[in-house]
Amino acid sequence: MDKILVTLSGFGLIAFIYFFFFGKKEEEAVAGETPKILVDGGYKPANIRIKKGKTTILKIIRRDPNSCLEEIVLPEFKIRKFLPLNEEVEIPINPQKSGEFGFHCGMNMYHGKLIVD
Ligand SMILES: [Cu+2]
Repeated sequence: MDKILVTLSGFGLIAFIYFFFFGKKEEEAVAGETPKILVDGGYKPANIRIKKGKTTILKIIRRDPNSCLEEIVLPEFKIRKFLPLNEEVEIPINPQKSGEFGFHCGMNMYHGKLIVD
């Protein structure tokens, strides 16, 4: 009986982990005018859908002490910003054209993108 329970909870855990890491990847954040981005082992969410011709304020908070993530770079918008740990940083952007614009950490190792339409 115990073995069955352990096995079942093991499967449950696997399903949960699978959903948590892979189920979310497809997801796009439709986050309104002030989308929040958590920086913790990457960017969460990594895909942010925003509006063309409107100012969107990205609210970015870094919880990851890894210095790799201490800077965020949005090449298309000529933005490079230092992200202090546990402090919300606001980055206003006003995209004038639609498309997908990537952003990444200072060393170009972690990636996300803004989807403008
Ligand atoms: Cu990096």
